[in-house]
Amino acid sequence: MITTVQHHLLNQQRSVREATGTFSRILSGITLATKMIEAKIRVGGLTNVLGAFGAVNVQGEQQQKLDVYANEALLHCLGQEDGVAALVSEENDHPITVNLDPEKGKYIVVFDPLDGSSNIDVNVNVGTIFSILRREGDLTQSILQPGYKQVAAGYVVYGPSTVLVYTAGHGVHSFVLDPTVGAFVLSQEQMKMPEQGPYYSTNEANAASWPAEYREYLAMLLRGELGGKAYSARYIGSLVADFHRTILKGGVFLYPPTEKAPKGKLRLLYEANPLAMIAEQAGGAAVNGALSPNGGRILDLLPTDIHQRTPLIVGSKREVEALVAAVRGAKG
Ligand code: P6P
Repeated sequence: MITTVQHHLLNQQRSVREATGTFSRILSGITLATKMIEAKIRVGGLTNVLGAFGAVNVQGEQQQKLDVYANEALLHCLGQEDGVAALVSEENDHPITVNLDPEKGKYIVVFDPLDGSSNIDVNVNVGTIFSILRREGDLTQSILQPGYKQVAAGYVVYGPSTVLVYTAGHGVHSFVLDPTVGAFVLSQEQMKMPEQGPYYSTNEANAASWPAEYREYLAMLLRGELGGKAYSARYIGSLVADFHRTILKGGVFLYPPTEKAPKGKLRLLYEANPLAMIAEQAGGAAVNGALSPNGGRILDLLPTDIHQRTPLIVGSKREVEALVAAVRGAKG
């Protein structure tokens, strides 16, 4: 039986407050945009060749960088939705208002249109990440809600196959884009992240500038003190791809504070929050490594700026809890 994302959401009508026509239409806007993006990515290299002679390609089209195209696709597909109050994109300095009628414009969609786009030139997986918030009164405050208020979150990873993963607060579900029907088709329901390992995923070139407790944490993992299988390193350098492997195989992805990015490199609103919601819904965890009672749970952070950055440690419970203990031990 073929179940699309929209059907799947509406089938959850009983348990998901948001499983309304409006919400399903927003999801349709996202899936349409990501299908447009996928089609462009598939010929990314070719477009460069065709467009090699200046900014106009042989079709006479203005050649666009793929992340500009991805952003335009999402703004176009979502900007027509009555149910959208505002759009927040990594590519736009400020939120874009769509429908300020509080009776209609009930949702805010926050997204990173094409994360890891520099990897396209070397044909490595890239992704789109999205987060959906409910408008609660003042628009600015609604945009800056903490991550636990998200009504849905998801990503699309453009790889050997194109996979959409989303949660509306009742489990994590994945869909594969079937090019023969042009639809995302349900492939797995209620995804669960393994309790532990066997991968750690980080850019170790930055290790010298991490706070010392992160180096000690990694050394502890490699000494096998957490038990379980010996760890292997896997780092694709594309957040969505590294996260997708982590949710499927287990382990931990970490982007600690570095000298170049003392507040972390990754963005809270449209990278850390959506992935943290998905991780927790799949039985994993996500923190920013701050010394606070809950170890800096990402979803509890109160945003102050739409583009603010955060350190991110996300993955299996065992590894994330061990990181929180390492930070506590160090800062006691
Ligand atoms: P670094 C890609 O540029 C990105 O935003 C994420 O997709 C990825 O996880 C991270 O940056 C990689 O950063 O510093 O290791 O190259």
